[in-house]
Amino acid sequence: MATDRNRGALIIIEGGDRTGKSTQSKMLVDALLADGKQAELVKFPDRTTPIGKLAGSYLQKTLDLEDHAIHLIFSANRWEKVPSIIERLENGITLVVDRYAFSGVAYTSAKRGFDIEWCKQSDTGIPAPDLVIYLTLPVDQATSRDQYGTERYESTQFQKRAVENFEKLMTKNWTTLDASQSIDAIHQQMKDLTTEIMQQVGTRSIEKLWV
Ligand code: 2DT
Ligand code: MG
Repeated sequence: MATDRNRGALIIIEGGDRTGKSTQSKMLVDALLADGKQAELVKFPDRTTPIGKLAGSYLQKTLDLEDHAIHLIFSANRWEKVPSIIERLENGITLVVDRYAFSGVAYTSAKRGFDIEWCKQSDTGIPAPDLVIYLTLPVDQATSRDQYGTERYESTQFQKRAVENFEKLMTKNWTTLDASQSIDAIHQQMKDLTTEIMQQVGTRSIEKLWV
């Protein structure tokens, strides 16, 4: 990586189901592009790869997998993207990532018998985010936004446990936004936060998560 060239920022969007992550992630990338910035959207799980297809089938309940095994599949789905994530960041492209290892840990550790430390192991060392934007909404409100579908984990009880786990993973580079605000108000705050971080990352090296 040329030392005089600014890298892109790694921005993660996290939160429980129905908090607006996907809507906001897309809006953010579009706004950055409209400003002439280099930006791309990344989504986990990426259900298009061979590994991601296993995760997709598991979520759609056409495939049953042992709980540790599916956790490792979600992690592997991130690891397979690490080279292209690093390459794009080094080439000055900011990545807006809709779910990341925090979802991996928060959802698996909502299952009985899983502790957070075990869940973090398999994602330890993937690129660390420059910023995590965490969208919060009381689970009951999220549920009433739209009926839950039939995918795995789409139940109020499970979501409540996952949300509690997200809160255990928060560090100082997380910013919490109230997802009950209007779409435009949230978008504006996300845009401001992202623009600021993009200016700050400069030539700083990409850190490793949980190392
Ligand atoms: P979407 O509805 O956003 O596609 O999410 N999940 C996700 C995990 O259990 N582990 C992971 O590592 C990731 C990224 C959260 C699909 C569901 O998959 C869960 C919701
Ligand atoms: Mg979903």
